[in-house]
Amino acid sequence: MILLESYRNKRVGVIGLGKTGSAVLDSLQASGAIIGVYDDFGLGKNVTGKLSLLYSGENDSFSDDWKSLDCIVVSPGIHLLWPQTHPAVRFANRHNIPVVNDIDLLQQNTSGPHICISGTNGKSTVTALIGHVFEASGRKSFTGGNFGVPALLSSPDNDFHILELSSYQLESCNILGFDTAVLLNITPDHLTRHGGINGYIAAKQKIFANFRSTSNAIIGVDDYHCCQIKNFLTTVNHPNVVPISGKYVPDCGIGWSVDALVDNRKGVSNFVCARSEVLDGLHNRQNIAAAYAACVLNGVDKREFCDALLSFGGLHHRQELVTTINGVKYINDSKATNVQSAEQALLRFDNLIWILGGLPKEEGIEKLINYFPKVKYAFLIGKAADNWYKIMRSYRVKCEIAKSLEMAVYNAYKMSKLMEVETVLLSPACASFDQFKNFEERGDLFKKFVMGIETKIKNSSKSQRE
Ligand code: UMA
Ligand code: ADP
Repeated sequence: MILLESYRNKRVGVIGLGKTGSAVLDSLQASGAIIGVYDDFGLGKNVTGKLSLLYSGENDSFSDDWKSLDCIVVSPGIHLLWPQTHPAVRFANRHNIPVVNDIDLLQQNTSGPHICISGTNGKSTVTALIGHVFEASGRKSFTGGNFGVPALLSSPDNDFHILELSSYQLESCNILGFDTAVLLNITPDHLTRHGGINGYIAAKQKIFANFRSTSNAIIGVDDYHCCQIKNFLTTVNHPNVVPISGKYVPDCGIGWSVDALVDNRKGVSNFVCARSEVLDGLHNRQNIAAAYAACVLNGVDKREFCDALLSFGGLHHRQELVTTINGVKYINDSKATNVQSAEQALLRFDNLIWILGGLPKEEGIEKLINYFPKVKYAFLIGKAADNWYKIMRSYRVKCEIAKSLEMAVYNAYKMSKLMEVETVLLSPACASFDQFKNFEERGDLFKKFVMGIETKIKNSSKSQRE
């Protein structure tokens, strides 16, 4: 846990008591701060004793002693602006109370380097890969933030803080000026929360704000919005801008030439390593280029990076091979919660049965029509199912609506025996919250249903032999 010495005897309001708020609360309590706590859904049994609930709920007013707070610390799920400002933030704004978040607290109380990663897709993979490289090469580091555990669960012993930052977290960050900032890509996501694409881009772009002469800016140049940001960084004379690509080798940057990762930062092409079996696919080339850039800029050498890349096992729920049944691969890509991430799976796999749907985002299935010829059959689940079924049928894709994920998996298995397919792919292109607690639960259930089928087949062939 990180102690927050600068908050001793300070009066702090903690807003939201999920993972982030609980970690903030623990750190503040251990540091001797005077704390008020607020959560729209009550405080739960963990918060007792000297902590006070100071919100009346009526007239949007917190009790008077909140007016003299030194700051409020908001969780990522607390809306600062859109679709409407959370009452606690409105209260703080009215009384000139600074609104900060746990990333600010970490920065104020640790010396860094802070290596921060954002982007619409690939954040967790890049964060985990950088963390793996640091650990494998014997460096003391913490990996967390939006991915894994909250930032304040790091410890003062760590020499490096590797943090995945969501647009929600960036929106409420104040200090910024990270030692190394990585922005992988931007495509529309979380638009309601950010009031549209411009608000979303503004939040993502904050990762490069307040830079210092020693700050490194690593930026993907494979999409329009990030290219614009890269041009902006050059105009404001950001000192160390490293463009990275999964598709080519950018000028003075890092990218791919055929199957080779190439470091061209000094305008001379240096071979780094070949493609990775585990992190396969074009999207992962972008991820590997970004992770390599962050590592070399923080003292890791090429050999250390390449060795660690070979031993990186990948993450669950991201194009994860569950098993192969009758020659058909079952792939769990539950973390594909938007169309761009599902697109990466459709690029990689051919001749497939596709399970998709859930809570749809702003961008619809129309974005993926170019890949429909690869889809031999589709099973649609969740809220998106009715509408997406109509669209897919209008493009003559054979498909049906499944009552549940379990039915979809079982029917996909039966269908795979009738059709010559190579892959059954769960890549929903939707959030999970309409049917599941989160994408992990959705992916774990998919794996459970697939493994259930495999076990049944094994048992029945065993009993036939006996
Ligand atoms: N709450 C309120 N009022 C609100 C909103 C929330 O009182 O208007 C309360 C809830 O009752 C709950 C708490 O706030 O008790 C939840 O806070 P939170 O939504 O910020 O969630 P945490 O548990 O703190 O988890 C957050 C991130 N969640 C979100 O951004 C929504 C986690 O990312 C992150 O792992 C965790 O902090 C640790 O840093 C999850 C996520 O879905 C994985 N992130 C989004 C994504 O990746 O797309 C951004
Ligand atoms: P994030 O943390 O940003 O959600 P993840 O690494 O967890 O990213 O991957 C989420 C989904 O996005 C997975 O389906 C994965 O296959 C896909 N993905 C990973 N990296 C990229 C990338 N660079 N571009 C597009 N999609 C990606």
